[in-house]
Amino acid sequence: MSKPKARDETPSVDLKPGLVVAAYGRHSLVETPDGQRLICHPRGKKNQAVVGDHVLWQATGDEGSIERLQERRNLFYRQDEIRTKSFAANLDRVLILIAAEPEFSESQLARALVAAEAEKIKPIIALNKSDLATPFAQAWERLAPYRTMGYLVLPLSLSPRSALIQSDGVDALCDQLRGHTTLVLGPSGSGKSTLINRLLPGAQVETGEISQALNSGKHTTTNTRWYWVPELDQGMQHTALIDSPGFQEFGLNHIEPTRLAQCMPDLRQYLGQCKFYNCTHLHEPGCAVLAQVSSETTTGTISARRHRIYAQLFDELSQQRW
Ligand SMILES: Nc1nc2c(ncn2[C@@H]2O[C@H](COP(=O)(O)OP(=O)(O)OP(=O)(O)O)[C@@H](O)[C@H]2O)c(=O)[nH]1
Ligand SMILES: [Mg+2]
Ligand SMILES: [Zn+2]
Repeated sequence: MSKPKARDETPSVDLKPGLVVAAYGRHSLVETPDGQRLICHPRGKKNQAVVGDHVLWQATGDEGSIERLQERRNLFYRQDEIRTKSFAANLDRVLILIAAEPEFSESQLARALVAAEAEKIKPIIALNKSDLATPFAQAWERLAPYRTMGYLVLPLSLSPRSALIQSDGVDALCDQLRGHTTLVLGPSGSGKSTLINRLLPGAQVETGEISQALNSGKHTTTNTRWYWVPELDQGMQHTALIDSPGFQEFGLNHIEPTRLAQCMPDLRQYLGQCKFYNCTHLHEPGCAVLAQVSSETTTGTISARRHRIYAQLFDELSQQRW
């Protein structure tokens, strides 16, 4: 005797594919394969779709309802004690955009890098505002360990004033973005929206600059949003940039403390060489990681600051589990 067919197995005739190009609390903006955009509401109460999600939706009048989320290749998110904040899904790259001003937090940079490594998404670091020579030089110096551990660190000047300068770094950055989907991430004021406007003048994303001119308070990005950049397309490969709101705190509660060192390339290269297989690389004798940490008297391949960030994170991620 054949089992009766479950209700949700009946083929749905009217489901259409779409891409989430903006996500709000209660609804999403979905783009159809022919480029139309419409507001879609989630089936359940909670809107679980994030920018970059592929969905199946059904028309309900002028709007739509999201019936299904397709499987994700990856999901980039941060999590603290209170909540999980998803940025975007199905990414090829995360561009961490920091600037000479405001001064960036190395701890937040390290956290964003760990989050990208944990999802196996290639991170690129760009340091913006190279026109501000003195703070730029200092910031560039602070990034030395990140270059040494193999990350691509690009100097950049995105302000319209430097558009005429040939060495603004935009071309080198474009080479990295071409044909990929990239989430642009970074603290408020680093120039994320300015980058979108620079590559896509028609986008006219509000930036800090506009608000100063209008004297109408700070124009900060409040929603993650997808932008196609056809100018950078490579053959059949489409280029997309995702603008996101600046963040202050990048929580990594979703990462096991014992996984942390694997997500930090400068530490990762020594894993498996410690005396104890379950070494935490904090105090153990015979630790291959500790042996490489620079001190006042010795120069190692791991900067003292990086190890301090590791220790702080390890502590933070261990505490909230008990
Ligand atoms: N001097 C200088 N200023 C820049 C440069 N790039 C961007 N800015 C300015 O930095 C300010 C902030 O830029 P935004 O693009 O709004 O920064 P954002 O990262 O989008 O900020 P949030 O949306 O708040 O996260 C604006 O006033 C820009 O004009 C640059 O290369 N040099
Ligand atoms: Mg912005
Ligand atoms: Zn160790």
